[in-house]
Amino acid sequence: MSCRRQRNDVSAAWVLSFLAAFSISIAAPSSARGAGDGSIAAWGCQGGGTDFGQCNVPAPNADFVAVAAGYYHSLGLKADGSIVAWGRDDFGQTTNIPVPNTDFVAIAAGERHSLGLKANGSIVAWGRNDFGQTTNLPGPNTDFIAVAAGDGISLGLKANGTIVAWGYTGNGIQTVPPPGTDFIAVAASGGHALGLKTDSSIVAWGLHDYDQIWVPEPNTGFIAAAAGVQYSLGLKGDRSIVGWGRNNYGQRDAPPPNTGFMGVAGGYQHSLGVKTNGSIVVWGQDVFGQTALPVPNTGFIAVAAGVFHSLALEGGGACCLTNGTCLQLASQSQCDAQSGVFHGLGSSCGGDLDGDSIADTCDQCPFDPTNTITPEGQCIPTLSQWGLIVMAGLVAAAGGSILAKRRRAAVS
Ligand SMILES: [Ca+2]
Ligand SMILES: [Ca+2]
Repeated sequence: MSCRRQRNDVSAAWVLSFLAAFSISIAAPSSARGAGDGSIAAWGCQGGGTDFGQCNVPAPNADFVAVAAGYYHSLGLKADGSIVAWGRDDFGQTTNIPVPNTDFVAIAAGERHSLGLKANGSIVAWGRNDFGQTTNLPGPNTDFIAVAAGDGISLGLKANGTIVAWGYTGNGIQTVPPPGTDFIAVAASGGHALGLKTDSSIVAWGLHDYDQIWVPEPNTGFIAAAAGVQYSLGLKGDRSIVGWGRNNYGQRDAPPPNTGFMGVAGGYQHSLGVKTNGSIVVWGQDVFGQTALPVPNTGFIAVAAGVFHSLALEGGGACCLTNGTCLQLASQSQCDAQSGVFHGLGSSCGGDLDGDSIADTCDQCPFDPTNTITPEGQCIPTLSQWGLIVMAGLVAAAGGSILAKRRRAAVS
């Protein structure tokens, strides 16, 4: 069937996250936004009888590090690795988060189901299961580094660059075009999916009733991909956004100046972009306040779009204090007030690879617990020497946690 339910989601993180609201018309989050506190702004939930509480971010609205929007539900990932969900719950997509609700590093929301990626590389799914989208993950459930979800479909990206799909089988949505390798990110919405490759091209497959899988030339230079329902968005390295597919509300055309973007999300018929200066841009359909802008429109690092609602994460960045402490989700002003070094919006404290209790972001020698500096100003051991140490098994006991931290750093 070529026209099955086509709404939905935007999976969380289709901003390659190496980078990493509201106005008078929108429902206010349940607690006030603060500068750089990891709060989520939500808007566009009025009208049409569609308010399922998807804009009512549960308190405390703080410490979030990622957002995802389903059809009418919302997910937020907290810095402590737990998931918070709110909004429509007719299939348990918000309440049935499997326990233990810990160690998550990424999230994705489909039409009425949800996915969470654990630090150990396994995927957990809950919510609607009419096509096996929550239960039919082909084994082994290991080595995943990213997740995406559309309408009845779930996808996982493996560390080896391949993509696994399960759930709905129509429209070729599970048929990743060959050779199906070298992917570094995945996105899905409605009935189609996108994969970003290491060569910076985008591969798309699935439903193509509006040409949403035909990536315009030149298909190169992309650093992120996002899927809307029946359309697609790609973020280029020059920070501009390219759109293709359905455009009945202008949802695929980022307004001028089409520059400075670091993240993008596609909903049903509206789109969101976040700029490197932390501001949000919205375009497309505006019948339920979708295109309202947050006030103040600053400090944001990530966006997500449901059918009609919008989510934006106010993130801050990593701040290294003079005592070596790393503050996650700090604002520039908070960091300045404590004479810290701010690493920019969307930056993370990261893990602690060498176990010296100094976060990698703040660690002058992130591979050396003794933090020894040579007269030439180099750390001992160097990165390559550290690799040899690891291979020699000297840190074998710590290897598992190191890998987990690396995975978290790569995904978060
Ligand atoms: Ca360290
Ligand atoms: Ca160190």
